[in-house]
Amino acid sequence: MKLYGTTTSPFVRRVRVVAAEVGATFEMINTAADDGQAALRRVSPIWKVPVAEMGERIIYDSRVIIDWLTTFHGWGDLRAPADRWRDANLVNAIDGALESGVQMFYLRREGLDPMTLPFGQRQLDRMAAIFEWLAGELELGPGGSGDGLGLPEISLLATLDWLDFRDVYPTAKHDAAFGALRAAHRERPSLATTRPLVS
Ligand SMILES: N[C@@H](CCC(=O)N[C@@H](CS)C(=O)NCC(=O)O)C(=O)O
Repeated sequence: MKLYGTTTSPFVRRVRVVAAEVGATFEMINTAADDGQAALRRVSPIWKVPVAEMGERIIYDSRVIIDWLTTFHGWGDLRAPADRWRDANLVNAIDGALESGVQMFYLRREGLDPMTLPFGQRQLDRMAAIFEWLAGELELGPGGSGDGLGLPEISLLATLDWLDFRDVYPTAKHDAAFGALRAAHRERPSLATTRPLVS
């Protein structure tokens, strides 16, 4: 499998973590470089990463790529969804927070301060609302679903690490809810080897 992406993208990281967990190998095409970006645009009209290429088949979107990986490689030591509709809601909520953070980051990278606009505060408020809701839903802590690592947890951990890496949102506000989950999996090889890095 060829995986188009960057070493910083939290959406790409989910796929890298799942691939490592289920034992799928891939060749990374770095889309931060001009030639990688040109290659991405040849395979995807969306121009977003991750994109996976397996021979003739090209798949856009982290969730669909993960669906492909788990369909053909199983879940390995990951927790398979017990209720896929519930997990889908959790991952949708995490995506909502992450997309808000990504928009803030992109504006800042263009030299704009999103906090000078109502838009910026709205994104921060949405992120806070989502993380507060997730804190109740994920049942973290002893005896909670935090004992296992499923797609919602991987997505949340990649999101929190990326928000810290880009200094987009004060994730420490939610340490009481997510600190134990973060600590429990920090050294897990699939997560430890995929932390965001400037390429
Ligand atoms: N729904 C997509 C979101 C992917 C996404 O937003 N990727 C970002 C990088 S973190 C991207 O490629 N952004 C490029 C752009 O917006 O131009 C997925 O889950 O794969």
